[in-house]
Amino acid sequence: MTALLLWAILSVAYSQDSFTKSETLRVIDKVNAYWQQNNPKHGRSFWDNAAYHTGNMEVYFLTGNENYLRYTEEWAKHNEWKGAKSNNKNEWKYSYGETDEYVLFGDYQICFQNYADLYMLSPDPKKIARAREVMEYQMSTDRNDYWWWSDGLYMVMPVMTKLYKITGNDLYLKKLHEYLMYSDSIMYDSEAALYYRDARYVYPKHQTVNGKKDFWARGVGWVFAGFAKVLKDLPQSAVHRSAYVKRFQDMAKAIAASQQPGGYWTRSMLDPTFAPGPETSGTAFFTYGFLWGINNGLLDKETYGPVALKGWEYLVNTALQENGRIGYVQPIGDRAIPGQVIDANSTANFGVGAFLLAACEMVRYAPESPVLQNVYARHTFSLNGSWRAIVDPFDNGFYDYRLKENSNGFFKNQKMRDKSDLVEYNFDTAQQLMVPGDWNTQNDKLFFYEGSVWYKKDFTYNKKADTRVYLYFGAVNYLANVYLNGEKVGVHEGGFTPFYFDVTDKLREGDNFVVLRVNNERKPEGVPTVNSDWWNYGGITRDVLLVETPEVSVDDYLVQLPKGKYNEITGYVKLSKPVPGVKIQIRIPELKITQTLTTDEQGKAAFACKAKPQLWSPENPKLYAVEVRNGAEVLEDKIGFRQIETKGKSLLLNGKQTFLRGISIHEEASYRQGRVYSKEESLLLLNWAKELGCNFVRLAHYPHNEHMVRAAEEMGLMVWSEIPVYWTIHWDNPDTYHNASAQLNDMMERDKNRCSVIIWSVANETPHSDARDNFLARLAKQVRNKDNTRLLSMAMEVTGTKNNISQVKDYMSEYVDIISFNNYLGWYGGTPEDCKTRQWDIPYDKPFFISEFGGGALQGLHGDKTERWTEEYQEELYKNTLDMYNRVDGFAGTSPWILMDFRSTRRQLNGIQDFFNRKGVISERGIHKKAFYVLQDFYRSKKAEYEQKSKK
Ligand code: GCB
Repeated sequence: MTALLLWAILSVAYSQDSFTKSETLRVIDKVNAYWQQNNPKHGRSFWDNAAYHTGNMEVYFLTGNENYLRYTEEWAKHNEWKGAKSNNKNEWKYSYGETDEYVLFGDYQICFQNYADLYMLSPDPKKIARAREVMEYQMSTDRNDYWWWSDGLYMVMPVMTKLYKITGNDLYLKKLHEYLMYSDSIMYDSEAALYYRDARYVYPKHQTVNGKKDFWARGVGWVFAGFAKVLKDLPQSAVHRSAYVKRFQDMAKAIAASQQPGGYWTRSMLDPTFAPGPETSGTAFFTYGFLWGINNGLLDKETYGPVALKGWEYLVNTALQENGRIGYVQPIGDRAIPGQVIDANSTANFGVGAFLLAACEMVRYAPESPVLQNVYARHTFSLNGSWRAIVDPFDNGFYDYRLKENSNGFFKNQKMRDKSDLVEYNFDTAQQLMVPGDWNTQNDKLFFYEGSVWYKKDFTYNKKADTRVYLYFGAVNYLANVYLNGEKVGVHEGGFTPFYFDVTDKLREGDNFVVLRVNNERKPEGVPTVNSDWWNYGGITRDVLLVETPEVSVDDYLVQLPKGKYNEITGYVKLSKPVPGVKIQIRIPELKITQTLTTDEQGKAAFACKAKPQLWSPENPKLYAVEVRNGAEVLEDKIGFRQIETKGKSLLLNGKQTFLRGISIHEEASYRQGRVYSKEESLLLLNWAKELGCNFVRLAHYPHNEHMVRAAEEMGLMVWSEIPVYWTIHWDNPDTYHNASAQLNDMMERDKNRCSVIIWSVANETPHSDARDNFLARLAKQVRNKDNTRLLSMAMEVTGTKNNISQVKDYMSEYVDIISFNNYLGWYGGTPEDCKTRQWDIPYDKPFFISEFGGGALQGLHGDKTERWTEEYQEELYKNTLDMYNRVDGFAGTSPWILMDFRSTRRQLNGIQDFFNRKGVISERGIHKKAFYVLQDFYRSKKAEYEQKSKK
């Protein structure tokens, strides 16, 4: 057990940082976007292009990114779903050749793999008509010597298994075997368990200059990867399956033995000096094969995990170039050539395809990022309080005078060593800023500041044995470079989600200092982007904690009602390391539940038990004390149980039809302004929501702090939680996508045990385009894959108005559970009067929700109801808007914009706005405007109406 435990710990430490799923996904997009952007024109259906597309299709299967699918589809159409094009069967050939009569040559058949994949995604016989014609003709001949070179095994074996899967025609498997037996007879060396490129290279007839067997890495790679693909599709019951598994495993052993210390394979595998140095295509195919084998239980993880990881390390650190190009790919050829130069610029389509295949399996292999569920229940030390701060508009502390990252930057926290020493900064005499807190509201000079600020905090720490220590940030806006004791710890992008780093090994006994460079410059490719309607508060805006956990700790857990059930509680626990056999206890004393679980190989354990908890609802926000125990480690939480679902146009909470009496809220403090970070200030806002009669809050436009979400839960407020995918995001930029996806992930991870959260929202008011639809569809799928117990939505917009009928027709409606949209009729267009006659066309059998409406009013400004900025105008707008929607079938709730006036740099009108968005129903000083009472009345009557309904 101890040895096993140690191995598990070591293997994770090795793989955790650079090889996480999310990091690998990022790499995939970088590489693939680079390739597709640089190759907008589609080429012929010959093997080299097709091999790229086999990688691209795998990326599509993994990511669901429709742009990638389209790229292969267009290429297939461009080639008319054909390989070589001759229609005269008498002239069809299978020796080497690139013209149209080489129909039977495998290099012109690999494209059928792609066509078959596309067919399976959306079956249309024309996609595989030619593939079947060619392959079925070939199988009707009495020849079996079609695969005379090793590459051919990758090119065509998987075509046979795919077409078998589609047609159910056994002949495909029979012929596959026959052809393979022929290949074996001419180029398989059973002693070495490797394939020669073709009959010309068999030993001893052919040798390396050093007299060794010459196995060409890419050639062997084609075969190894080809077997992985065949085994993927081959039914368990297939006659020759076990023989192929054996061949795959024998090859794995032989291949692993010739890996170079740098993780790559040389072109001539067994004679590294023959053509020395790294080569990417062979290495990528091998890495793909190893990872696929491990992921599918055909190769032993303990033996081959380290081989695969070393291969992957080479691929990301050496083959992958800064701009996304894949280098060190040997050009088209058929053997190792001494003296042939391959370098960082040597790239090729098939090499990129191989890289992508490996990367996709790496995503499947890589560990999940750690979670640190329920940080406040852990053993923590607060680093909140006063920090030293240096304002650094030129990023002088980060870059040197050549604008290169300075290895001796401010994070070193240097002091003058003697009186002649030159150090041009000094944290000890710098100004102080409170943490948590934005800088804008702490110092007038920083009110509009956007740039870098360096933060430093000294603290003492006593190291403890068998303890991991994490440095945790509730949120830092926007970019944080974190350093501990003068050493880099990590970087985080995104202003509203928690992040943390394992700093166990960087902490010193006694005195320590932590330094952050916090930069809140808006960036076009950021999330949010440069344009928004709120204040870009910079700084360490949420709690900073040192979190101590046991060496192996419970990093994550979930306790909930499974979808649709009321008499069962399910969930899981997960350890911070993949350690099997650990006993974890889950207790819910009030329900008399004690579950003892044992972790599996991945350090996870799931549970399900009978229970009939009282349900959480706004009327009865019942929470149960839940305890997760791992030896001496005890995590206490309070968890509620409820069901949320939709049925036709109704929204049901715990099976009862419900109306969401909501209000939108920015995370902005009343009275003092600035970001909210404490429970007290969260309560102030939420109490106003309660006073309005709300049962629901929309926490706009980014994940709010954890206190806010927990307080809402205790108070019986359902929550809409959202990521800042707002307005004109860079839909085509893969980094932007990954940033959004990471924020979505982190929001969901943090709050997955909060029953108050009933809606995950992935966007707000985004402009229509194919790229946007693709981006948002991917986020939607991410939500679905992770959580089936909550609803998915996004704040959409009206798509058109004709003859006084407004329509909401958005492709995204297909993905959401509840059609939500913002609409400012009476403010940004028309007058409040127009609401009286406006009709609505929302053509979906789903409930609809008005995620925003409203208008600005300066509290205390009175006048006629047609006069802008008066409370009366806003009051009238509220009355008419509420009446209007109340007439429409399927109206399931609203969260008007907004609870309180909030700071916004866009809002400049002197004397009225003064940098406040005035759409609050309460002023920033807490005074209620007239509209507040209109909404309050409306909610009173809605509450009564729904109580009445539930009695019926
Ligand atoms: C919107 C946005 C919100 C703005 C609001 C406004 O539709 O979603 O962030 O603050 O309009 O006041 O214009």
